[in-house]
Amino acid sequence: MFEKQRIMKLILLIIPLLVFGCGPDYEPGEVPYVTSVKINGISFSEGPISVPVKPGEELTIFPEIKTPPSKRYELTDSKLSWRINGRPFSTENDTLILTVEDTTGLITLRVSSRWQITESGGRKAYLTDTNSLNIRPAVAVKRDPGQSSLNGYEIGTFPDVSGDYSRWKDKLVVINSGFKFEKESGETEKIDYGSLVDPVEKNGKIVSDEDKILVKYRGQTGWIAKKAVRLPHSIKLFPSLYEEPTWYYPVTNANKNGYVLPGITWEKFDHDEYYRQQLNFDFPHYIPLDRKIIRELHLFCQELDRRGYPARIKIICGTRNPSYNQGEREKDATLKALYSRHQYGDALDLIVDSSHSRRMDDINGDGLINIKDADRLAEIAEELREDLGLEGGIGTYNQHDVQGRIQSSYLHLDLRGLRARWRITN
Ligand SMILES: [Ca+2]
Repeated sequence: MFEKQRIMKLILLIIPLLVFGCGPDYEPGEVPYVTSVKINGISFSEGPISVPVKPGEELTIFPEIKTPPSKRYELTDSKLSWRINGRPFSTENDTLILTVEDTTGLITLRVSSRWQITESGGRKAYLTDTNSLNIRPAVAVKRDPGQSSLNGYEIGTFPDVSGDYSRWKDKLVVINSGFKFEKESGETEKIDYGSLVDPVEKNGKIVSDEDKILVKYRGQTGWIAKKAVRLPHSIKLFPSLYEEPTWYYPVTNANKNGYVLPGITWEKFDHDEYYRQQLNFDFPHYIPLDRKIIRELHLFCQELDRRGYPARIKIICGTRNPSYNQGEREKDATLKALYSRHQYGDALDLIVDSSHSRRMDDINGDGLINIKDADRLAEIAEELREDLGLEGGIGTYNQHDVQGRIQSSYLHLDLRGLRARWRITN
């Protein structure tokens, strides 16, 4: 390993990558070259990109090299050399490890690869290849647990999953607000999304019929549709998955148009268009963003491209803070799950929109645009997850359920750590 270089306190990297040509005596496809750069486990062949890193975390940069077989020469030695802002870095290893300690300015990384070859006639020669990387850091900010705001920006309060889990015991949580609570008196009333209800038991058995279950809610007994409730298993059994995030990445006027991934800006991870258009918040905003979901999105785009689909992703909702999520939920009961993963920075709602129509493309080629197009994307995401060993939620929707949002079928992805699948056709 070569020596760690402490350069900047780093969080985000924006890295346009340029690949230059090779030596004059060989065709470009005939000599080794750096195909991509792997940064903290994410492989990028083109830029610009960002890689979120917490302060003090190390950034590992590793060039990925393709060495095509050649009958004209034998590769006998190779060496990589790095320059940062024009200054050479001495390294004993191919991997560059940075801990960024300064947050200003743009860093230019330059990696040169030099290969010694022995040609078939015995002559020794050198081949070189160079990549330039521009890195624009931003800072992750720590938020103390329980604080509802960060640097004056309102985030809100996360659903409480700490402490006494016995309050979940034997309860059901209302997971859809489109249902009514039918009191035994015959009256019906709205029942809030996220409400906890107690199943009524007789002789040790829960009272239910084919579609409904008898529950107690706010001291009253009544019926609710079975499909409106479920055991809050995941929260009860895995509360750590629902702990509030500690680290937040700023979305500022300076970086909001900067790319996290090719074609996808920081602003796109910041709530949804409706939020940004309807609510006149000043920047900066602070969003949690899990590196795993960025990695998955990047690989998903690459997989779409590999399968011949246009990889023009439009994120219709990225992270969503609890203030917005739960506030909107109260205003419009059809919106947002109480434990929505969008609050934790590992969820995305997206469409493939190569025509910029704000609608999903006809992914399955049947001439229609509907949930089946989202289903096709879900299948691809499913296969990718199996390959990556990731677990979380995959959901498809026929349309957004709230006026003002992009109205299209869409795909939801999250990495909650537990398997969840759903398909909403309304
Ligand atoms: Ca279709």
